[in-house]
Amino acid sequence: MISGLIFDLDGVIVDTAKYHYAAWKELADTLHIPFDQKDNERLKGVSRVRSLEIILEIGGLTLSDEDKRKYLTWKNDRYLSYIRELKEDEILPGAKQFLLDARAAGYRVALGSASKNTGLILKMLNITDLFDAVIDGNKVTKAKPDPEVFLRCAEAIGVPAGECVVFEDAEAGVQAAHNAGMTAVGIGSRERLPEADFHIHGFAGVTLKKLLGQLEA
Ligand code: B16
Ligand code: MG
Repeated sequence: MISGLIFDLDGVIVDTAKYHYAAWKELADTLHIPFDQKDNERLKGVSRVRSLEIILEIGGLTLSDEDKRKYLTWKNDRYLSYIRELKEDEILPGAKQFLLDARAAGYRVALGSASKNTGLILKMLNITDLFDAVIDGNKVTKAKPDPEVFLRCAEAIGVPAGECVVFEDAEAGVQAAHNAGMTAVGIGSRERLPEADFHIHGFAGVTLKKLLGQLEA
């Protein structure tokens, strides 16, 4: 039985990865670290601090804790300059309708994201009210693939973990869902998300009833 639906944010509801990339790329250029779109794939779903560590690893660079803090603040300020311009039409195709259908059908709906900017992003997209609970990077201590974020979501919506389905675009998130004892629907191809239980390319043209019927079969 499926009673709870949990959505990741970046890559599932909205493509904020392009703004993360623009900000990280600027920082990498400043530090003379080669960094491209392919490297950016490694940052999807992981925390801000871990993202910086990955970029420094790519460049073989070590920084003091103070410098790391400075660059993290700098990157987030750049990222926020994009997020403050976010428009409702940047919600990924079909995602809002899918959320509306889920609520109308009586499912409990939560958002589980690593992003500490989740509150602002939902506000800019005008979809805060579509979630019964929001658990973000400010509320958890352990990053995906740790199941903490999704277990907290399940708890907040009052649904047993085994009755939750997670929609995720990152392999670390798929693993977090499984570590929480939940079903994982991968947003992307089987090649990119080999561990997901089911795959869709996005919500465009996806019917809630049909999808959940396939998952429960
Ligand atoms: P912030 P998700 C993640 O969002 C992004 O995929 C990841 O690239 C980013 O580093 C992380 O949020 C933290 O974001 O810097 O805004 O706190 O996919 O978990 O919704
Ligand atoms: Mg994501």
